[in-house]
Amino acid sequence: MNGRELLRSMKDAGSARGMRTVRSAWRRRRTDGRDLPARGAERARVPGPVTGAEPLAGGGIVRFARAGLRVWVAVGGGVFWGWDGAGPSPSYALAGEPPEPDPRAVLEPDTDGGWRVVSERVTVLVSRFGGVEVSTPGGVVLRRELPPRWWEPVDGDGPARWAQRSEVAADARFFGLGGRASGPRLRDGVYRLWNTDPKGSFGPGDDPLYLTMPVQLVVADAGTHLAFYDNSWDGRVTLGEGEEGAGSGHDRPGTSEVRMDGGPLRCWVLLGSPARVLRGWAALTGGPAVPPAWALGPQHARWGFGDAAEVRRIVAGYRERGLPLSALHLDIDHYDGHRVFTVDRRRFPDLPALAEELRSEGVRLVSVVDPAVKAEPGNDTYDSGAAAGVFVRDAHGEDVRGEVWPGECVYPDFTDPAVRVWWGGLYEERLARGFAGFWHDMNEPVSFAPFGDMTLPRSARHALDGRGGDHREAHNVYGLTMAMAGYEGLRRLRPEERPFLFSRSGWAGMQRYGGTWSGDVRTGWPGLRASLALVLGLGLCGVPYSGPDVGGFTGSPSPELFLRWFQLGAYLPLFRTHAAIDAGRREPWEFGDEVLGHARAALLERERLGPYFMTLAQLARLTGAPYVRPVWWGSPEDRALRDCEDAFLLGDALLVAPVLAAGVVRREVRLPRGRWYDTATGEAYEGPGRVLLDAPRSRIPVLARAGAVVPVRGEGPAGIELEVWPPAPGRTGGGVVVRDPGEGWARSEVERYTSRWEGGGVVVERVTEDGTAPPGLPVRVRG
Ligand code: NBV
Repeated sequence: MNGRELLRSMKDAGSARGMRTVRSAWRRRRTDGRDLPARGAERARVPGPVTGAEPLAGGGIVRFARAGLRVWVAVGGGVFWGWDGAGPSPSYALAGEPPEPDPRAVLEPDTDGGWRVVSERVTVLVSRFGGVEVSTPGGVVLRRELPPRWWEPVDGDGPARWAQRSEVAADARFFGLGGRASGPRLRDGVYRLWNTDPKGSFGPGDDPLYLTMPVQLVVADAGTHLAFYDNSWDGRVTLGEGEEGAGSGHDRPGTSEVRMDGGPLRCWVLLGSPARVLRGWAALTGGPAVPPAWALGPQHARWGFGDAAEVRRIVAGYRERGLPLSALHLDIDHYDGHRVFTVDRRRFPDLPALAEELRSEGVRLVSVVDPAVKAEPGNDTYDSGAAAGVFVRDAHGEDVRGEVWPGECVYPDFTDPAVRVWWGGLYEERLARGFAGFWHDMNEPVSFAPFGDMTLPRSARHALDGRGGDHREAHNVYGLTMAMAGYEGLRRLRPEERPFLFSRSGWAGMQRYGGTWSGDVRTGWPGLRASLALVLGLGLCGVPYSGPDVGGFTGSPSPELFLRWFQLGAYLPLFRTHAAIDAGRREPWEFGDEVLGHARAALLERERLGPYFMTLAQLARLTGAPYVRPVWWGSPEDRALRDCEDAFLLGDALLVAPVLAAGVVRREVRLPRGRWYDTATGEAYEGPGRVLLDAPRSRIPVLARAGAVVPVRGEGPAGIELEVWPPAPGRTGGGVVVRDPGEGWARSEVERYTSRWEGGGVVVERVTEDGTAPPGLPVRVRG
C-alpha cells in the first residue's frame, strides 16, 4: 500500500464502508487461514531419463523415469504437449473440441536417445531428459523448453507447483501476456498471471492489471511463434532478453520461465508468419465477436453523469457542435444504491423513453454491469440468486461475502453453467430499459480491501464446470466466464442481434464474447503510451477490440494531452472518452475552441473510416488478425520495426503515428518496406527507413500503403466508396471490403479489389470467380 492509499484507508476506516472493508479483508484472511492449508514439505521432481515411447495419433507419448509427455501435431500445424496425462481439454480457452491430430505426423526415435515428431509444418524434438524443441521443417529452432520441474506436497495432498524454462533466439522479442501497461514489447522482468485491479489507476510501471493470460507471442529472425500454457492458476512469467555475442558466435538466448502454483503443465505452440500464428490462435480459441457497426463509432462515458437531464444535455452538446456520437455509457451511478440490474428512478425516471429518444438521434445506451450482488433480502437479484444457490461459497457451504460499491456483496459463480444461464437471463431487465450494449466491470473480481489481495479468498469454492475447485484456479477465468454468461444470455434474449459487450477482466478466448478496455489508465503522457501498449498487446493475444479511456481516467488532462489522446483513440477499435466521478470533464468542447475543432476532425475521420473498421472487424473474426497491429506485422524480420512502439498499422492499409509526448509537432516515423503516402499531404515516401513528418496539433500522421484500396463512407447507393492510393510504379495493390451485415448474423461476402497502373491512370477492379469486373463502387484515387 502506498502512502496515499494508507491515508485514504485510515480516513475510510472511520466511515461505515471503511469499517466493512477492513472487516471483509480480515474475513478473507481468516477464511484462507482456516480452509487453505499452508504448503507443507515439498518434494522436487524432474522427468528423469527417457524409458520409451509409444506412437499415437499426431505424435505419441514419450515416457520418462518419473513422468510422461503426450506430444502431437494438429492438422493446422499447431503443436500440443502436456505432461503427466494433461490433454487439451478441459479448457476455458478453447473454442470447442481441440483440432484433430495430423494423421501424417510420425513419432520417430532421434539419434541421441530422444524422440521426435516429424510433420510437414513443424518438427518437435523430445530430448532424453524431457526437453521439448520446436523447429521449422527447415530445422531452425524456434523454442526450446528445458525439462520441467515440479514441487509436490510430500503428503500427496494439494496442487503441485511447476516451473518451465524456455529458450528462444537471442534476437527474439516477447509480446502478449494479456494487457500489460509497459508493453507492447515486454522487457526483462517478472510478469504476474493474476487478474488484478491496480487500485485507483495505473501507469506503465504497474503490473499485473485486470487481464492477464499465459500467452506469449515471440518474434525473431528465425520466425514467429505463439506459446500458450493453458493453465489459469496464479503464476509468474520471468522474461530475460537474449544477448547477441558480437562476433563471438555465442549468443545468449532469450529466456522465459513460467511458474505456476498448480494446474496442468501443458502448452500449445503455433508457428508461422504473424498472420498465420494469429489465424491458428483464432482457430483454436475462437474468432473475435464482430461488434455492431455503432460500436465501431465514437462513444462517450463518464462515471457520474448525474441524471437524465445531464445525459440529454451532453448528447445535445455533441449534436449542436456537429460532433458524431454513436453511444453513451451509463456507469454505476445510474443504479439504485449501486445495485446491479436496478435504476435510480429519481435520476432516471423513464430510462426506456430516454433510450428511445437517444436512439432516434442515432445514439445507443450502454450499461455498466458489475458482478457483485448486494447481499440484502428484498434486492431481487439477490433473492433470485440465493434461491437458486448461485453464489460462490466457502469450504463450509457459506456464501462468500465481499465489499463493493453497493456494500456487502455476494458473487455469482460463473464457472457453473447453471449460474451462467441464471445470470444471462438478468440482461432482460437491461434490454427492457433500452440498453443496447454492456460494459462488464469489477470482474477480476474485486472485493475492496485495505490490505491483502482485493479479491475473493483463494479457498472459495467454484464449480469449474463440474470439476470442482477453488478460487486459485477460478480467479483468472472469472471475467471470461462472466462474459460467456452475458453473451449467451443476450443471444437467447435477442437471438436476432449480435451482442455487444466488453469486459475489464478476461482470459484467453474472451474474444469469442467481446472486447475489453484499458481500465483506469492514469491521466498523463505515460498513460497515453500505456493505452497504445495495451491495445497492441491484447490484439496479439487474440483480443482485437479494445481501447483506452480517452483523456485518461483520473484528473484533468491538459488540452494538448486530451487532443493527442483523442487523435490516437480515433484509430483504435473502441473509441471512447471516459473518466472517474471526481475527474475533470471529457467532452471535447471543454478544452477550448482549438481542441474542439481538431477533435471534430478526428471524429469525422473516424466516421468516414466506418466501412474500413467494419471490414477489419469481420476480417478479425475470419482470420484472427487484429485491427491494430504492430508495425512489424508484415515484416517481422525487420529488427528495427520489432522495437518500434510508437506507431501501428490499422489493417493492411494504414500506418498511424500518434503523438505521445508534449510539444511535439513533428515526429519520426519508421516505415516498413514499400511506398507510403502521407494521407494529409499526399507526399510519397519509400520504406524501409525513417522519415520526419509534420504532426501539427490539427492531426497526427497517418500513412497509406501504396496500392491500398480502402473502403470509406461515401456517396453511392452502398454508402461506401473506395479510396485508392496508387501502387508504386511497376507494382500492383489491392484491398478487401466486407460490408456491414446489419445487427444480425448475416455473413457478408469478402470482396476483393485490385489496383494497378494502366495507360497513365490507376485502374481498380473487383476480383470475381472468373476474372475481374468493374468495382461496382465509386472509386476515388488519392495521392
Ligand atoms: O464504475 C466505476 C468505475 C468505472 O468508471 C471504471 O471505468 C472502472 O474501471 N469502476 C472502475 C469502479 C471504480 C474504480 C475506482
